[in-house]
Amino acid sequence: MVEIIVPILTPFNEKGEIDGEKVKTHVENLLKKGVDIIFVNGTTGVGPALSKDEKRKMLDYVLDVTNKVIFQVGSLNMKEVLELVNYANDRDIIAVASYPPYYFSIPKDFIVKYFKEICSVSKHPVYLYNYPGATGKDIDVNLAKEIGCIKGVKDTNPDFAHTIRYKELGIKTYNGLENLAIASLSILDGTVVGAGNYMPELFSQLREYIKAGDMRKALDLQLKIDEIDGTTIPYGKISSMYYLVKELQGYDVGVPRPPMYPLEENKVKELVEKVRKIWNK
Ligand code: ELE
Repeated sequence: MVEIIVPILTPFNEKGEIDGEKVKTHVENLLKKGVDIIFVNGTTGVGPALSKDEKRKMLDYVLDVTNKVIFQVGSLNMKEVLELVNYANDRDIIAVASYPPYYFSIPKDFIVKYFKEICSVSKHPVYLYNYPGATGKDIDVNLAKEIGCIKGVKDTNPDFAHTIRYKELGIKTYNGLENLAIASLSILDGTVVGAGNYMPELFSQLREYIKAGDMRKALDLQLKIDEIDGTTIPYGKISSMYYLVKELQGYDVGVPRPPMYPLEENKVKELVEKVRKIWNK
């Protein structure tokens, strides 16, 4: 089955603490609307901005609802990375994932060592989260091959040919961009889509059209998704999603936490109106 994976938002209250009940409500709704797997502590979940304790909490809140989970453990603090891998070892999940050590200028063999170390500790499959636009490091098929133990990849990359090549390794392969969902759902193992937080049913519908071979309808829907997704960019994609879930899915997922700043009321109103108009919802 081709999978729809949502990198889940991390719901915060006004004090900046994670609200576990909101996580559960959100996960239940996503699964009901056709999402297969929840990606925890991804970019949309502000993974790099969470503490180790918060990352663990997010995993457990999601696990209260489903074990269809990929747990992102990446950090620049190696001790914490391995503690999170060990934490996952005691739980039933699909895989752990990590982006590479970012920020620093390091030789490739450090990246290889980083992932090998995770593999040596993890009892779960280890997935690569490749997002060169954010991390400044591209772990392509050749480097992934050198690492040797990578069992899946989420490639957030506009270069779809780059993503396809991981299939040479026979591993689970997903592209992480909304505007390539049609391609990902057609020929990869699925798609990882942040916008699935607030429009999961559109991605499910897209998968249905593709499955039925109705590519004309699939393309029209992809273009509609792109227009909605593009609308959120000037407001801050991640911040926007909190308000769009509330308006379009009908429940509260809390507020963003700085450095993802909350949006002013008039901006929210403007954004919601624009999105509703395109979606016709
Ligand atoms: C996307 C990134 C991409 C979804 C995650 C994801 O959130 O972990 O700003 O669209 O390039 O790959 O969020 O973000 P943009 O996998």
